[in-house]
Amino acid sequence: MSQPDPKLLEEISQLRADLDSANYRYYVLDEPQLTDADYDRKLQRLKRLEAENPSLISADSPTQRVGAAPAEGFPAVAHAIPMLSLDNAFSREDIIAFAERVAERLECEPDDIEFSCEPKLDGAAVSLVYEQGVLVIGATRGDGRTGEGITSNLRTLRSVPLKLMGGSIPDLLEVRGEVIMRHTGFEALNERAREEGSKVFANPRNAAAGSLRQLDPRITATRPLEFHAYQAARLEPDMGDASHSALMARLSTLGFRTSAELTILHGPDAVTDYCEQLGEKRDQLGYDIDGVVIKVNDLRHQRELGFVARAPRWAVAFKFPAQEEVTTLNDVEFQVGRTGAITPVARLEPVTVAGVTVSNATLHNADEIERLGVMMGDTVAIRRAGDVIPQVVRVDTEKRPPDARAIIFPDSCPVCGSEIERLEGEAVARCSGGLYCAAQRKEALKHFASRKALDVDGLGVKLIEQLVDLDWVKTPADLFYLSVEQLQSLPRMGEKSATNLVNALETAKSTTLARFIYALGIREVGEATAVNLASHFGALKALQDADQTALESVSDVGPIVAAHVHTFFRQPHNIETLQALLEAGITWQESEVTQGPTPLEGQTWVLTGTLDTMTRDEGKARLQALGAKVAGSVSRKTTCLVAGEAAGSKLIKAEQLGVEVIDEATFITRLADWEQS
Ligand code: 9MJ
Repeated sequence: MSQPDPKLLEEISQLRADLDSANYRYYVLDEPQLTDADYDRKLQRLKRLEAENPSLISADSPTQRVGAAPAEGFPAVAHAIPMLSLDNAFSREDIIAFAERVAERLECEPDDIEFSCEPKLDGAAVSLVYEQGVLVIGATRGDGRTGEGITSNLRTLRSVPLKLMGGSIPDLLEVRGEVIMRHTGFEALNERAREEGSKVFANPRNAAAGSLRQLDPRITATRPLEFHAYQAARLEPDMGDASHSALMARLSTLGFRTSAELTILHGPDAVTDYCEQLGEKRDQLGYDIDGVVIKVNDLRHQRELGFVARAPRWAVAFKFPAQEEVTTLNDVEFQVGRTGAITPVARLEPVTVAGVTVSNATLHNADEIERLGVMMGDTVAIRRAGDVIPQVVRVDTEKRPPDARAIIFPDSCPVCGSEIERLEGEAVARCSGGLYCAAQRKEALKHFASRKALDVDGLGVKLIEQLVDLDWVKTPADLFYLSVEQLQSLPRMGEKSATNLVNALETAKSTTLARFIYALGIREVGEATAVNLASHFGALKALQDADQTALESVSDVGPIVAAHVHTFFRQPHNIETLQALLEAGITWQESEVTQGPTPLEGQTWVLTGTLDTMTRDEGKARLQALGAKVAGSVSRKTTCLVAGEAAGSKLIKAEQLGVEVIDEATFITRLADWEQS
């Protein structure tokens, strides 16, 4: 057999290294390095070279994540070291008692003990075994002693290294951690499942566990799963790490994602404060946690403490309140959204879910009502997590009262009486009334005046409803013809407020093309897409005239969004509204640039804290339009940090690393300069 060409070997090896590094940067560090297009180009090139030279394919090649054929079942995997559960703590007293138990055994004071605290991820626990740096087995926890071998499925997660990174590779490593699904990924997965009539998951934990137990790894590969490491169960040879936190730092250098929230604290008081603070942050993390894991940090102390029955003596799980509670569904109302979508909303007997009173929950659509098999009067489980709207996730039919009533989906709009249409293959039913429907008009106006759109100060929800109910405002353009006298005649509206509103409307007339596009409320065109459309086309006319292909060439615009945009600009009533808005005096600075220069090419920016004049999404889209990468965390590679109001740990890190930090005012000035250059 002829020897492979050294140049070919070199190219393959370089492509693999580049792709591994890009994966690590993207899925572990949240700091994208390659653009999606560059990544795909390299992956395609590697796939081609491997297809032409099959003998050069290796199991740890980045092309081999989704290689395996569907399985018949999962083999049993005996855990060399049992995967134990943790004891729970529910109160400050429980934490103090844990620290005292530890102190007694270690013969020291509770306040002298170093604890490592980290969020308790609520996903599916798994174990990964690496031999000579290569992933050989991935398994579920199972009953703690024996799990299911799901190696082919775990290989599809891009945060699971197929081979370890760095120069110092252990002979054997068994890493344990949690596979989680973030709220955004979970919502999108369920949304798609509702549309397709496939399985809807009750929560991200079930979605993660269910996705890992697919017989076909190609299905797992489509699920937005992430692996977070939290323990090294076996490490040979011992690499001299003295603490849990040092081990976590080592796992990070070997290519794993570890908790960015891990904090070392001394004594139970500091630990309790951490639990409280994390509890307050819980809703903003973007993924489910059900508590805090508190570990004795010193590994010698851990060994000394050992285990009791099924749990280590050196750790405890402080549990937060549950995110699911049970209550009664009293009634169902049908709400009409901006695009006419009819959403059934459950009116509930108020219940506190993870510290917040919930009295409404979404039932999504008619299919979901059918899937849940829910009736008015039923006892239902409600889930509330993060910023996601509370949902009805289950019905306890055994508790159904004899007078429970069926939920009948209306066939005419509850607001305007127009027919409700449901297109073939769509889960959503819509009112066909368009802007004739007062509900849709109100929602369109609320959107138009909202902060990310034209940002009309003083034009609140209640006022918009009055203006529509009085028939004073039919289209957004009508807003600009309201007079102080007219507004003053409204209840609770004095001359000053009326004047302020008219002035605010006048101010709002000078805007940006991106805000104007967003304000139009085109389906699927959010703020970031609007920014991309604006910077791509530069002028409204160019956007209006763009055909489907031209629209699809805009970053982040796919066929569906392109079709919505294209259709929007061809509807006679939209053309009229646009005309009327321009006649009312709305202006912005148009630029002729299409795909302008990218002065920030090669730079990495981070945005933190609250910005006053724009959202972080808008700032991010504008930076990206100028060629910058926008990362989620600060590192040595960060070019500049934009620090808004109440910037926290990222600001501290940037200062420590000597990364340039600018405030919002400077940011705006620089953006404007670059955008005009
Ligand atoms: C979770 N679920 O986040 C542990 N865990 O450590 C963390 N679980 C654990 N650590 C030893 N962060 C046993 C379990």
